Amino acid sequence: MKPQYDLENIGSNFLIEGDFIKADPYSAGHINDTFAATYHHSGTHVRYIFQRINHEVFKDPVQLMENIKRVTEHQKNRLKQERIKDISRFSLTLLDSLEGVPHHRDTEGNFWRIYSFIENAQTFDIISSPQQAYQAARSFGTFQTMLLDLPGERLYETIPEFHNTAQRFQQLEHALAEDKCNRAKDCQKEIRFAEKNHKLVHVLLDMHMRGEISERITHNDTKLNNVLFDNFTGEGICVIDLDTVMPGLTLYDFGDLIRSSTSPSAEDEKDLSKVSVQINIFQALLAGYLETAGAFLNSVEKSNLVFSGKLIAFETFLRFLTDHINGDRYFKIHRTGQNLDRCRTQMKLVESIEQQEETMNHIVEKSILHYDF
Ligand code: ADP
Ligand code: GN1
Ligand code: MG
Repeated sequence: MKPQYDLENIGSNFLIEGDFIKADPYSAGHINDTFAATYHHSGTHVRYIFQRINHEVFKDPVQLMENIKRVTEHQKNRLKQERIKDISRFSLTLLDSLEGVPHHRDTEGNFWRIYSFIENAQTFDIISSPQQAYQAARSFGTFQTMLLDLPGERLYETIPEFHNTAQRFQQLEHALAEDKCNRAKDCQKEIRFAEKNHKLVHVLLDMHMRGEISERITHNDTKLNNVLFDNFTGEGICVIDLDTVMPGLTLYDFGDLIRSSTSPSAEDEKDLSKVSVQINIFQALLAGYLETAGAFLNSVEKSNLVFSGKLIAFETFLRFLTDHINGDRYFKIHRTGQNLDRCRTQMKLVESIEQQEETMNHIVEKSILHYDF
């Protein structure tokens, strides 16, 4: 992360009260740059999250911020209607700039936003219990439910065709045809795996085209570490990282939850024997999701919940492999080969789901009968 940003100056362009004390890098994600800034105000320290939006990835940060503003305001209205106390712990709160918009463009052309810091809460990169999976799934299911009636125009597509797996496959083919870094020779097993599973890429796209599943507002990046958990109760309180909230298929969100939280291993784990879908965690995830989103899912969506995990693990595999072949230009890396390691864990997840698909589908069928939607 570049240290040269003048974060005090960035902050001075927003409606923040108090005196700037410090700002430190605070990031786990692969795309944006995040900092925690501390201000002194009325005798106490108050923290904020500063984020530089990666405008190479998100081509129109102003539209993106309009989406986030609409989504968080709608969430807050719904929370108020439900008489939830302490609304600011359950939805992100954007600060306005001096110009009255939720972003600021610095002299170098970088786009910045600031959120109030939600204290006494944390994110997790690796799942630690079924209960945590249950909470994460409840958070995303509730998030989707709240957005079912978002008024106004269709949200902007902040990254067009984001979960178009067929297009992701073509991007891999393109990268391989160029093979700019001469890395394809070391990825033959992975390339064969991609080819063997090509049949997966059209399944949901075709269902959507046939009108069997519909577009809704989805988060599109439902990684475990995009939920804040309350430090004391362990409850999943706030869905964060809203850059990709846009029209999408519900199944992509559940699929990414399976991908990112059913194996108790790091996304770049080198020891693949540690990477596999844990059935008890999947069961908890499913329970949390069905309890909160089950009422609006149609039967095709319900019967493809397990498939969605396989598809998103495969899609993420394609994306990491493509980026490795392209020379690591999209996902941040902290060591050489990291994207290849990430790609291999995703491959292992696809295999792990395939091996347990029957059991997992059986669990879904039984759970659906259990709930009275
Ligand atoms: P990235 O795109 O880097 O994943 P996120 O929006 O997920 O960015 O934020 C990075 C980290 O910052 C999160 O994992 C979380 O720990 C922390 N974070 C983000 N927003 C807040 C907030 N409003 N309050 C407290 N912590 C936050
Ligand atoms: C990126 O920004 P972050 O780290 O939450 C990526 C997701 C991937 C994920 C894989 C905008 O998410 O799509 O699934 O990495 N975000 C974007 O870990 O591409
Ligand atoms: Mg994140």
